[in-house]
Amino acid sequence: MTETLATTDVYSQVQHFYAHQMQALDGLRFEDYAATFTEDGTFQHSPGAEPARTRPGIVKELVEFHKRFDGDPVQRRHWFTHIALTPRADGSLASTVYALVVTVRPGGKPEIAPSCVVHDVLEVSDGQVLTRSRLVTHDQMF
Ligand code: SDN
Repeated sequence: MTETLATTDVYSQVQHFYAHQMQALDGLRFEDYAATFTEDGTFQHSPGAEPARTRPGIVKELVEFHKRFDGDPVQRRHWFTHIALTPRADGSLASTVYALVVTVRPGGKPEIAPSCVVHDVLEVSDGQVLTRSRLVTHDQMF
């Protein structure tokens, strides 16, 4: 079992990375979010959609997606828990994470939707973490 575990150091680097990455997304800083992917990174946030490819492609996809909230004073937050890391043969990490998207509007109550599982491949080198690929599955799509 030991060889399948990531070290505590790597685990905390990944937690720190995710905190910055997802705060960039929730702050609508899409360039900063895209910069947390490798140059050739891929990102699929919803089932059935074509994955966005490369950092400019990820920014474009997020700008497009968020147009649905134009004129809607919504704050979305992506909460990550249960980060499970498994080293891969090529030195990257498979990361499987539970994610809840929490939505709040002024004066309203937080709503949780969707409930997701995030399947990432992460590259970690010299203390730097980048997402090589991200596939998000949604629990309501069974
Ligand atoms: O980046 C993510 C996302 C994400 O970007 C999502 C987006 O809309 C833009 C990391 C982890 C999970 C997610 C989940 C989503 C949900 C998706 C669809 C929606 O909110 O309706």
